[in-house]
Amino acid sequence: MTVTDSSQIPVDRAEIERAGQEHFDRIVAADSRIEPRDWMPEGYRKTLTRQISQHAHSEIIGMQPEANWITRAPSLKRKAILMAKVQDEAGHGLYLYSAAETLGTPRRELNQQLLHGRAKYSSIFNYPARTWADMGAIGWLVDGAAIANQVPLCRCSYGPYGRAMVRVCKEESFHQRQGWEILHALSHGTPAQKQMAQDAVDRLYAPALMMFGPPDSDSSNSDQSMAWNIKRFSNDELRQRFVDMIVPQAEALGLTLPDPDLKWNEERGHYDFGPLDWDEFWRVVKGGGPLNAQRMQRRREAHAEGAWVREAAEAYAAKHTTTTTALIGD
Ligand code: BYC
Repeated sequence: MTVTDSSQIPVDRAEIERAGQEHFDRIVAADSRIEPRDWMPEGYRKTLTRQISQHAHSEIIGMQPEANWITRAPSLKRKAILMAKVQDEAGHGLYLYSAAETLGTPRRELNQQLLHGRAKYSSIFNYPARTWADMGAIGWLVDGAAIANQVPLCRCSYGPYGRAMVRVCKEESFHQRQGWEILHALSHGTPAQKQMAQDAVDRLYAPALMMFGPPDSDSSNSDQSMAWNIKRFSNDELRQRFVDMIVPQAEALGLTLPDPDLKWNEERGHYDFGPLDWDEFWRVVKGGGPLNAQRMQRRREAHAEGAWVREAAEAYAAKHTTTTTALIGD
């Protein structure tokens, strides 16, 4: 038994932890939601902070491959659509940093973890966007994979993350649709345009499948995250769903997927697909992908260039606080 210094009310910390854990377990068992003020195990807080902030970093770094093509979009309409999409990604980053902050770590600190290479972001954004067709393949495959991964996250046990995901998924649907439409136009264009679309799909297919994370046997966080209702399906389950979804879509586009082992398995009721290069995946995750260094350098530059905005916002907030204090008194 300990005694709090100010109130002198006796507090049994072990008792509080026990009651908190019981309440938490009941909420998870009822498939209900944990909210920021609820007691939660430290491991739950930590894994959510890790996943949500990594997700936020992915949205922000993920703006780079597409921002790269805004000035080279083939028409004013394409440019406007691409700009809207890239702005949506910034918005997703903001919702997600806000959701992560409700777990107790300030955004400034989360950002420092990214800038100092202590936090991960999605492997997919370390690959280059070489041609305009990549805007189509990113929308169709990368946003498509994001939707497959994120729709189940709308039911995540942590309220702020699940609610953020609802809006993110609506916007991702538009993103996937615009990617599909770019590829459809190219694949029904000249032979050179069709070839450009096929080449983009050939390069981005396997990296998109790797977005779902390592195979279940190497997924260190999955079991616990599924027990806590953070993740609803394993990495391999979601990868399989995604493959099943895109095979008929590729046929409708008139494009092929670069996997000779891809074929319908009547018995399983799913498409079989060939092995992925997991050595490449881990190399990219650990910083050795084609563009890791460039993406991080650009992020650091953008952070430094934005210093004046943060300073102005802080000065405004300080002034506003002083004015409010003067008006209502201390
Ligand atoms: N890339 O135990 P596991 C977007 C790490 S943005 C890099 O299975 P978990 C978009 C993993 O962090 C889409 N690292 O992990 C934006 C772990 O290491 P740590 C981003 C990866 O968390 C702009 C280790 O490998 N989506 O769509 O249970 C433009 C073992 O993995 C990756 C999200 O972030 C990867 N691909 O499951 C366009 C979704 N995969 O952290 C589009 C939210 C795994 O223990 N996140 N690692 O050191 C998730 O659903 C889960 O975190 C994951 C991984 C499925 C990604």
